[in-house]
Amino acid sequence: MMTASAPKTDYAPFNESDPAADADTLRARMETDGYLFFRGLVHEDEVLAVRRAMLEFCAEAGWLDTSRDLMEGIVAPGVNPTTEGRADYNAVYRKILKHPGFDAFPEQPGLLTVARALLESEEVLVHPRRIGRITFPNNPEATTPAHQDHFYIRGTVATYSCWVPLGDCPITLGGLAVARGSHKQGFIEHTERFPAAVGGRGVPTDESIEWHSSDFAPGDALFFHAYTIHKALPNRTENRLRLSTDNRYQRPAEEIHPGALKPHLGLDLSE
Ligand SMILES: O=C(O)CCC(=O)C(=O)O
Repeated sequence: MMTASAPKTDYAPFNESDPAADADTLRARMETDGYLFFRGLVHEDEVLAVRRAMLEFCAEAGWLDTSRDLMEGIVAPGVNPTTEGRADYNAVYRKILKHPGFDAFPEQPGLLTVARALLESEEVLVHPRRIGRITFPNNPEATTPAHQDHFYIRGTVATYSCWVPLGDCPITLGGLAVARGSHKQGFIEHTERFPAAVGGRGVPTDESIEWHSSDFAPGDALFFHAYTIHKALPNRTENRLRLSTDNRYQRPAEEIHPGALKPHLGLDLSE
């Protein structure tokens, strides 16, 4: 007789860290896993305020279904996906990068506390190159491939990225997956090319990788090391935007690439 087996999933759930854990415990977990995942590290209201601001810019651009609640982020029928680098996307993204609430987001106390613990430093530099992402459904080829942030950030390897979805983000909406322990391999050449994808370059991957991911709720945050391999998951919803921000933290006295001091995508935010 055949027995029902559990459905195979590609992702083990994240190992969750306690925001109240001491710095040594957090660093030890980072050393083992290459990432730290926290539930509710940022107050939900702070996340939703930035979400609202971003969605208002999306609505102004005509991307959203105005018959639905703005906060659902539902794409209007007939609107084609767009992605970073395109003129229509960049016009919206520029407004987001100039928004004071978006700019201040990575300095939330909960995020800075973790960054200080990881860096063993009271003084922390948040890269001025803040990053936000608006990921359309029905556009899987644009999904960020597996990569290490050091490929893009350069500067000191003692840099930690923090990815926060701006709203709830079940795996079907396309969260982030990390390759547990992959930071221990050091830097890997980014030989894979993905012309339509965010970033455009990636590392080779195989079946041996232990991918971790979970559904995110508003306020959940994922920190990872500059060498940790990670990738976005495709937005497989019918019509929902995925909104997120990712920011980088390092010690102020260490090497920083000049690009990390400038706005993302080289956008001019001067007026
Ligand atoms: O959200 C994404 O699509 C990519 C984010 C990412 O890879 C990063 O934070 O480095």
